Amino acid sequence: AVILAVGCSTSKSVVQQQAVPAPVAIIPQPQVLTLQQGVYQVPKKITISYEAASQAAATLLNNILQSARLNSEMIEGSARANFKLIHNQGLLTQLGDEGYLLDITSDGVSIQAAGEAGLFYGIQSLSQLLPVSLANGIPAPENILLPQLHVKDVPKYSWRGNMIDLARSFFGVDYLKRHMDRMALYKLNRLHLHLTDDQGWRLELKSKPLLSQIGGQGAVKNGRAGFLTTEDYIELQAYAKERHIIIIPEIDLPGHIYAALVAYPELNCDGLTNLTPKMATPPAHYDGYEVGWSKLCLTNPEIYDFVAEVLKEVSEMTEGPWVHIGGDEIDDELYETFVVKADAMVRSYGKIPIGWEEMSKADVSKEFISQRWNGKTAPKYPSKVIESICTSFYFDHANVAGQEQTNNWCQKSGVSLEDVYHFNDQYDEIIGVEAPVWTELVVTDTMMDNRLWPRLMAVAEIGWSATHNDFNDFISRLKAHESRLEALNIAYYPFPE
Ligand code: TNX
Repeated sequence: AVILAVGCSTSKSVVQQQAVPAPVAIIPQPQVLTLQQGVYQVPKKITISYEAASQAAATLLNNILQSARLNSEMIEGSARANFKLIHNQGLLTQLGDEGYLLDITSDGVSIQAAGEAGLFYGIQSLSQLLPVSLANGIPAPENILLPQLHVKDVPKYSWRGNMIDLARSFFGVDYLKRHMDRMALYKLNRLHLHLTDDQGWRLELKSKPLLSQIGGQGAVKNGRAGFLTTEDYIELQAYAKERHIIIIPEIDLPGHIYAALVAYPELNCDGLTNLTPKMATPPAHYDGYEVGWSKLCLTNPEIYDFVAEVLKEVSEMTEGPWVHIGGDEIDDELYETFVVKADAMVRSYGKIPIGWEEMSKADVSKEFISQRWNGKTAPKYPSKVIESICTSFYFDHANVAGQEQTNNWCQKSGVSLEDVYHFNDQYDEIIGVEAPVWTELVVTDTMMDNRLWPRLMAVAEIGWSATHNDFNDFISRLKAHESRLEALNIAYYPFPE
């Protein structure tokens, strides 16, 4: 047989043959992975069995196989299928909602899980064992060999996320959808959208149309303006849900709010006149990089009507359980009073409040989740922390010292892949990890890809895998993914040697 490395040819005239299975290189590293003797040859005719509860997963797998022009079909309840998707409620205590078992034997492939998310993640692991051509709709090799193996997998943290700042520079529906496809492949499940800041307001609210109509027109220098319509936001959430991702909207309050003040000047203490020198006459958008200079007029009780209306509409249009209320970088005597009120409002609209760590200075509720970024404010409830400590998770910082168009205030040397990988938990019971990309200096899709990848794969690994510890092993698995990232058209930063 001709031996060709998996996925190396796009030419239809070359008949690709696999003589040995590709090495197993799953990211994130599964909890238990036992390789067995022998291989399984994927049959010419793949039959996928499913039950009602695993139909969505079966459809996904069928689509993956068919897009590589493999011959597959779904058969409900068949015992003789060679790919089995089994909804097994009995696994719930052991594996939770997101865990799964993946077995490849001489009889075929089986994935078992208690929940749809588990089946979904089992399929993502399986897809990483298949030739890369399957990630790109290129015909699969003639002969696909899989190693026989057993995987038992369960995530370390429930929160494995990424934040994209849409406010300084806008990233729209197309990029965000593509991004969620990529996140799902690596079992990332939270997408936090920083929707508002001094430079732009990126979410249409029917109750306050000027926020997006006026506030959506600005952006940082060279950045893109725009906003998500209410319908875009609903559509993104549906897309996220199919990929087991939850979107978390952030309305940054009570600072970082200039774009809203341009639309509704009465929310500032002296209209817009008091905002000089930032403010031009007539009112203009702000396209600079400074932070911490704008705020809602906290002595004016009317700002609470505004905040209530905004948080109510955002809560109503959000499917997930969380609403993020910002709270960073502001100095005001009434800050803590504001935080307590905003926290209560979010809960009264049926959502769990999240805020940047500064909010923990105030008397926040038991439900409140603190997002750690500079480590200066201890959380009130260490069991309710999302870790985004800037030394490991700030992806607006350089991949390597000196990279152009990057911030460096947190760490001069930047945030290397290894800095992400070697993150050390400060609190025993953090709920998870999240990497933010601030976009003062990240203004194109290519730049965004470069800041996210491959560092986000390290976030996926430390967020999912309780057993990860070997950076060199991670790098060797990462290299096996290079062609996969290329097939997905990701403009990633070059991998370390
Ligand atoms: C700090 S960290 C910010 C953002 C900036 C970022 C730039 C935090 C909660 N706020 O407003 O964009 O630094 O690195």
